[in-house]
Amino acid sequence: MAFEVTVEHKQSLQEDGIVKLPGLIDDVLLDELNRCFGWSVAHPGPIAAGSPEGDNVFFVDNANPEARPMYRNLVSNSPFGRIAAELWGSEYVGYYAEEVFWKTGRSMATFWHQDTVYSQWGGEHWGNFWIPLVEMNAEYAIRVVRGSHQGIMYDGTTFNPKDPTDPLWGDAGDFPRLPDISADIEKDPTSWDVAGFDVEPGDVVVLHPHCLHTGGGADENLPERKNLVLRFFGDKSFFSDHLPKTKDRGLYDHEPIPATSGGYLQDGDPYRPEGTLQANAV
Ligand SMILES: O=C(O)CCC(=O)C(=O)O
Repeated sequence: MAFEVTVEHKQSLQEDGIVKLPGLIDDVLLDELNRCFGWSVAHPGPIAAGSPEGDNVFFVDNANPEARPMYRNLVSNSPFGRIAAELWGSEYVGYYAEEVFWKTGRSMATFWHQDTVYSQWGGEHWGNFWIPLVEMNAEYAIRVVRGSHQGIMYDGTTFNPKDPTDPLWGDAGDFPRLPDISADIEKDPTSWDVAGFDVEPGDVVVLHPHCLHTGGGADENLPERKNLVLRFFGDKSFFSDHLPKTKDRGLYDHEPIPATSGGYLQDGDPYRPEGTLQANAV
């Protein structure tokens, strides 16, 4: 039976910035996701971070151009486009790219951050489909500061293990420095209103990428943590020119983005890059 998006799912995504969709993925799609994950780990792309070798792996790959046909094919054979359309009430759903996380042994958490301070994404209709490939409890899974998708844009982190709030843009930008949310929570567990879920393979967690979010590490309680993220956007998404114009462009290379209508995307344009897969087409 097709997964049914409920009023509660839509409300949770709108208000909290996160929702869990239990059992959305069937066994066939799960096998395919595991196959794609294995391929990504074996073929790191140009902006992969960490190494997939050794006992304590921290490996993240992001938007590998070589992987694009494989993930596009997966997305067009998945219910993800329809689900995003229903969650948002959007006619158009575009597929953006994948991100792959593999942590083993003793491996650090993904520090608290917002994706939007790394990317030219604006608007309500952006969604990370965060997909666990092993069972994990909420402490190890993805967690967000509830409602932060509607809040301040903080500076990014450079993911420097010595300083989780080391500013990505610093003086080149005009963003407040990230608070040290992990340290705050350690001192006082009620200092931030955090939302997250226990998950198992088959579940999907959807979050708005402007949410302050973190992902757990690996340790003796979870010696292997594997998950994928597939990103989508809808009618209410636009190109937002909010990143500082600096030669040092942070973690990513932000080249102008060719638009389907010709030319390049400009501030406020509907987000419709050339070559986008319309992901809700059936
Ligand atoms: O799973 C993780 O460790 C982090 C996920 C994340 O940063 C994201 O979904 O953008």
